Amino acid sequence: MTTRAEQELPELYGQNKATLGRLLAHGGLGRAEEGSDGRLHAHVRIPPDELMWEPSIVVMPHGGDLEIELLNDDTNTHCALLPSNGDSKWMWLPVYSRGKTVLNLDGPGYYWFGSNVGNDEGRGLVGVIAVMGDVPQEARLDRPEQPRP
Ligand SMILES: [Cu+2]
Repeated sequence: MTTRAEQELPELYGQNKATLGRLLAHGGLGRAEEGSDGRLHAHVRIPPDELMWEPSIVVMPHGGDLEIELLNDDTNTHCALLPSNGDSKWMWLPVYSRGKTVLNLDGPGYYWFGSNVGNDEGRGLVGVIAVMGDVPQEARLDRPEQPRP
């Protein structure tokens, strides 16, 4: 069976020089959606008793600001350590709580997020924000054209 994540981000499934292979405890893939405010929006939930983010892969179609809302539907307290330019964002997620923050991720790549308390990450509460697109012209190295996948 081919999952949507496998179709859309096949590079997460095979080992290559950029990724370590299929690492994520799989909560599926979700796409951030563009709001009328020009920001991207995403919702990620911790379902009860599964110790994973759902979705565990959030795809941003391009770099920019992501307003992310996190919901903890589990019966344990978790937290969220999130990547953002300048500094990481961090919030507590007590039982049955929700929180919202804005991340700035302006470059393409994979960014990890997780709940860094009580070995949550080791037990599966790890996710990825995948920013699609290409590096802006001004940030490219002065070198010959490279092969593209
Ligand atoms: Cu929203």
